[in-house]
Amino acid sequence: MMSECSRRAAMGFGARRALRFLLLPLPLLLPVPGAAGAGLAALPLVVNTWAFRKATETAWYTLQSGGSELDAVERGCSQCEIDQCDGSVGFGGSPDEHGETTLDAMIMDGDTMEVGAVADLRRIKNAIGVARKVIQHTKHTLLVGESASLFAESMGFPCEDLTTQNSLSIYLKWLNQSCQPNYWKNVIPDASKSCGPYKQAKQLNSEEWINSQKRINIHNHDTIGMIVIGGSGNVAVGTSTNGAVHKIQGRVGDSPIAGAGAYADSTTGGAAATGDGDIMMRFLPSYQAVEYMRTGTDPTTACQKVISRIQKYVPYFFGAVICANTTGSYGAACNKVPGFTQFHFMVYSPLLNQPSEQVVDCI
Ligand code: SD4
Repeated sequence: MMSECSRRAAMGFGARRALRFLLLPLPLLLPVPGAAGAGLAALPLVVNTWAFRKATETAWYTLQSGGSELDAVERGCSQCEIDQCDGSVGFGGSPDEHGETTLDAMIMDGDTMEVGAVADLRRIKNAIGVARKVIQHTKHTLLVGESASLFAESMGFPCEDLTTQNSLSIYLKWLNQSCQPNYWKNVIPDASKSCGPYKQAKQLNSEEWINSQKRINIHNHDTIGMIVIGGSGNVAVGTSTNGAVHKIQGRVGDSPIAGAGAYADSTTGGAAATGDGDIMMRFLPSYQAVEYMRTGTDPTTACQKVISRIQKYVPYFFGAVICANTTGSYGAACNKVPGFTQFHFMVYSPLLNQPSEQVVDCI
C-alpha cells in the first residue's frame, strides 16, 4: 500500500515541482599549517571535517553526558543536518538536476564493524538518524532511494519536503544558465552548453575530460564526516551530506559507502573523507587511511598518503581526509587545487577546553 509520503511524492508536493512545470521550457530532462593536524594525543576525541563547530560541541557533550561513541556521532552529524551546515548537509541544499534535495549518510561502529547507511534518501531530514536505525533494526548495511524513505517512515521519521527557497533559487539559477555545470559527458546535445534531455554521443578527448573534472569544485561540496574515539579507545565514525549540487538523479556519492566516506576500526582508528565523492570513492580513502595507521603510520601521514594516491590519477580532484588513531592522535590532508589550498577541520579533546578549529595546507 502507498504511504502518505509516497503518495505525496507521486503527486509531486512542494513548490519545486509546481515551479518546474510553470517556469521551465518543456520538455526538459531537468536534469593545520603544514602538519598542524598532527595534534597532541588525548582521549576522548572528536574530529570532524570543516569548521562545523556546533556539530563538534554536540558530539562532545553527548560523550560527556554518558552517551556512546555512536550516540556522539549520530547527534553531532544530526546537529549539522538541523543547521544545514554550509548548505551541503541536510535539507534545502544541493538540489539535483530535477531540483530535489536527496541525502546520503552513514554510521559505523568500530567495535563490531557494523555499518548503517542510507543513500538517495528522499523527504526525510534526519539521514544519519535513519542510518543508525539500519544498524539497530535491520541486518542490512545500506538502504537506498524511495525504499529507504519508506523504511524511515516505518521507523517514525517524519516525511517532509526537503526543498527550501534557497535550494529552489539555486536550481532556477542553474536552469537559467543552461544547466551549467553538470555531470554529463559524451552526450548530445553538448552538456557543456545546454540542458538535456541528453542522448549518448562520442567519447570525450583527454583535454575535454580534464576540463570536466575541473568543474567539480569546492563550491559544491562540504560534507560532515566525523570521528569519535571514546575514553577506552572505541571508535565510531559517520557522515551526512546532500551530495553534489545538480547531480544526476540516482547519483550516490562516497559518504554512505563504508571505507570511502568513513571507516572505523577500534583496533586502529578512524577516518572520514570530504570532497568529490565521484572520484574519491574509487580509492576507498577512509579504509586505506585506517590501514596505513594499522601499520603504524601516524594520522597526518596516513591522510597525506591517501590524498597522494588519488592525486596520481586525478590531479585536479577536490578532497580532504581526516584521520585519528586510538591513542587520540589525529591529522588531516587535502589536495591542493585552485581555490582550495587549506582545509579546516574541528577537534575537541581533554587538552582543549572548547572545540578547536584547525587548518592544514593542502599538498
Ligand atoms: C559527495 N563527498 O557526495 C560528498 C560531498 C562532500 O564535502 O564531501 N562534500 O560527493
